[in-house]
Amino acid sequence: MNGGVRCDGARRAFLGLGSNLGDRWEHLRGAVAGMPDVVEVSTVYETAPVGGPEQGPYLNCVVRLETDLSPRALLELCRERERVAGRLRRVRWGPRTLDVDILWVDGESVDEEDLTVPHPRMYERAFVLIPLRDVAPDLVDEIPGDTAANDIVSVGPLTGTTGV
Ligand code: X6L
Ligand code: MG
Ligand code: MG
Repeated sequence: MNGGVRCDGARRAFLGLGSNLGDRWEHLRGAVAGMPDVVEVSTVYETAPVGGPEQGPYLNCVVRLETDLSPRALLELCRERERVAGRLRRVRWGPRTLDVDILWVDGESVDEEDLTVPHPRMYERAFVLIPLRDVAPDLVDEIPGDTAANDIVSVGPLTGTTGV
């Protein structure tokens, strides 16, 4: 069913990706290409940085997986993609080649020291909500007022990632 992607136990998982250092497109493209079970990728948005030191604009997108990986296994996947992109952790909320966060996994709720699902701040951040709405309109009922449009610009699709 579903093109052979959905297997027993598989459910939707949404990951948020961001990059504002180096070849931003290539970091996003490489991350998605190396990810299992991806079935949909949002439009890519260029977004003004939020929090942290002065830094350059981000490219953000959200991917939808149909997967039976546990939240813990997904976290390992996120860390692996960041490592492959050469991410260094210097300044808190500072510029990064690649950030991959678990936003939501259907039916899963985790509250551990290093892993919280759903993401506790996903509903506060337009750079998450706007791409999330592309691939999960049911999770994003509405986006309040004008926080949306101004500092978030739709750039286009991330091509060459899923073979679709
Ligand atoms: C007050 C204090 C208000 C802190 C906001 C918000 C801090 C978001 C960190 C905050 C605060 C964050 C991205 C980003 C970051 C990204 C864009 C973070 C962690 N990641 N800005 N800033 N895209 N546009 O992916 O989300 S740092
Ligand atoms: Mg993040
Ligand atoms: Mg992160």
